[in-house]
Amino acid sequence: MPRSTLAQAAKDVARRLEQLARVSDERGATTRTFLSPAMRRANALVGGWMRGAGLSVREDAAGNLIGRLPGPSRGSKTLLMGSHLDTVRDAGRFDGALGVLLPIAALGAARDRGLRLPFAVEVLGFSEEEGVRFSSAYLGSRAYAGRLRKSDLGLRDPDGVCVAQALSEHNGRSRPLPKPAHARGELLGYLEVHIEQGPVLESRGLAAGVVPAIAGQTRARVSFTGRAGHAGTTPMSLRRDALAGAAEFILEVEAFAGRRPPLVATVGRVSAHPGAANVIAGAAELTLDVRHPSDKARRAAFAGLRRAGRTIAGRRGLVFAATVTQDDGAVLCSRELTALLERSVRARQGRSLRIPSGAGHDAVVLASLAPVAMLFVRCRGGLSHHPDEFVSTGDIAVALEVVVDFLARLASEHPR
Ligand code: HGY
Ligand code: MN
Ligand code: MN
Repeated sequence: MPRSTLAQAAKDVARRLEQLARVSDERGATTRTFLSPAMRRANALVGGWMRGAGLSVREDAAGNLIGRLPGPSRGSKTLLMGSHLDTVRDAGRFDGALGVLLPIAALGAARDRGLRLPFAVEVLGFSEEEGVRFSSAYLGSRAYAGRLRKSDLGLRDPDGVCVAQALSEHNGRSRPLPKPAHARGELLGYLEVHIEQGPVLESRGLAAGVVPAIAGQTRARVSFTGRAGHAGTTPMSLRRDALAGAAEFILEVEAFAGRRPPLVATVGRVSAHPGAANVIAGAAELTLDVRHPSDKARRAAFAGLRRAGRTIAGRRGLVFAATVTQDDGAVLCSRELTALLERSVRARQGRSLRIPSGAGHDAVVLASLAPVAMLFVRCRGGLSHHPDEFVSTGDIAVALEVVVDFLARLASEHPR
């Protein structure tokens, strides 16, 4: 496939990523959260691009966008490729979206190269991977994999709306928990193309690498409850200041993880009640995100942080509570599918690199349904979850060529 054609296809992907980044719930920033108005508009835009590539398009009850290229017969197996279309707040334009738009372009490039695939393909745009609205990641891919749990339906967003309510508003009526979109035997595998969100590829001068494993993560809602009071008349010795307790806990989270590399622990959001300048905070609520390559170490770390929270609360006359909203174990990617993908990476760039992912991805959930493989693409400075996130068009072209080569290898190995 002439590199010039791929270069043009890569430019088209880059242009579409810029256009998609402007579909947002927030003026002047890229923010798309679960089942939001911007997510509806994003699905309409990307669904149009899927149709333009010859895919039939549907949206499931959880707002996942599914573009399907049928196989040569009804019994054809299916290869899944995709990532998420939701974003963090004030996001970059590549996290998630690259892994949805690139496979659409790769299918077009494969067709132009005369490649007839002996299997069906579904390109997936998951509706909720980041866990911004309900503090629990992967609600979209969990629904697609039939792994949405009753407990997920009860999770509430900051406005008190629960997942079940959000889903029935989205669908116009309440629906039973979604079943798996596919039986395990129907699937060849799941390939996710994603920016590395780290500095390794850039430091080694490589455009692409593969992922052997994805770290597990625990997310929780943490609260400190004290007593609100007058900021001007309450002596410091008589206060039960929930926000001061939360602040001490946030610093302890940082110090605790700093003493235990490669553990990472983050408080990303904090809110105080009643939240007035002249009132001592009676309550504070925080999010806690804990990750480690080893599940045992991650769970031990979470237990240690919960003990630290209780100690701080006890000393300050506060009440501490921590509710786990997500607990996902580390996932190994498929050795066979990753080895096949690695041959395509080597064919394009001479060598490959295996980079364990500290970030979570929908592949964590899809691994329950099919063998998974991930292609990492270099991003400038390793920066992500930031509007300055950047992938060069040249690296998009490399990733495109790798995916087209991967499709060709999978096709040639596929029993006719
Ligand atoms: O938070 C993560 O690891 C991913 O970006 N959702
Ligand atoms: Mn992502
Ligand atoms: Mn992300």
